[in-house]
Amino acid sequence: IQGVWAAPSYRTFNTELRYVPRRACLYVPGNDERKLNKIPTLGADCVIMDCEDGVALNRKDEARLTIRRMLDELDFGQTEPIVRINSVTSGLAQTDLDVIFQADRVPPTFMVPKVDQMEQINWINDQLSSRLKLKGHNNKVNLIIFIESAMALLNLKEICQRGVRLSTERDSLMNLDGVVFGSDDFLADIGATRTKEARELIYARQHVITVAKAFRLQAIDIVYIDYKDVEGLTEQCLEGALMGFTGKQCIHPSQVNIVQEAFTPSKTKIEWAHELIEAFTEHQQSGKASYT
Ligand code: 1VU
Repeated sequence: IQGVWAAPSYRTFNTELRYVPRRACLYVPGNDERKLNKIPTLGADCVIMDCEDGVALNRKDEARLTIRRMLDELDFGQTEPIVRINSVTSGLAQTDLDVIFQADRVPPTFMVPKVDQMEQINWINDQLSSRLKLKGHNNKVNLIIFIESAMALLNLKEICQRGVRLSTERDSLMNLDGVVFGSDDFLADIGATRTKEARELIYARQHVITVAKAFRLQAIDIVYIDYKDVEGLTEQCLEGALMGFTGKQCIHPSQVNIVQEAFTPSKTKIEWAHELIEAFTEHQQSGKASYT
């Protein structure tokens, strides 16, 4: 059930860490001040203030500086502010971090796209940990990585393994917390064509969920691009939630409520889970392992 996963043993080092629901993850282009200012009114679990694909190359500086200012000025309320930097291999990530870390308020979570080799996790861990220490911070920041190519999918287990191991090391201030499936770049990489039903992505989506959950990480589903198609979005949300995803990427505010509703367990499901736990405890006490 959302929000009540048992804390896995590898997280015991940092007792501050808790489950953060990220049902709707809404992209907001980092250079679009009008859209950024709307964040507090949108009710999203988290927003992704973007330095990457949502920002043209000649607007990257503007995006970095605007996000830095928003981190300090905006009251995000219940919404978690996440910053998506450019990929490790883009040659832009270092400058993104240079500027973002000038903010007084460091975002609790960073997203890094196009992670396809486990060595990239070392780089991210070094960058985040050393910059946090320089600022005198002791608390960890979360890392959420994007899987967007065939090679990334193949390497996902090693990538997560490395991230989770580094997250437990004493001198690390990074906590690997989730995996996002970036389907558009993935489709281009494997030469597939996007369809409304997304059948071409079933294997990859299931693989992402399986590996992410094996490491007790969140798994965040694909974007539904046609944001005016409410019916199609609702169907894909329910499918993703039933498959085991914990949340979904959004590109438009109109998608937020639909996504969050779909990724919230129903009252019936919560009651069922409570009853199951009660029945299990009762039967264990009376020495019965099996019951109906
Ligand atoms: O009426 P207002 O101007 O006051 O407000 C508009 C608009 O500004 C606002 N809005 C948003 N606010 C915050 N975050 C957003 N993402 C956002 N989108 C819109 O809502 C009001 C209504 O907007 P609209 O229906 O008139 O829509 P627009 O034409 O303004 O914008 C549509 C797009 C799709 C351009 C916009 O929603 C957007 O920029 N979305 C994010 C796209 C993105 O970041 N793509 C890259 C990441 S996704 C990826 O990499 C995988 C495919």
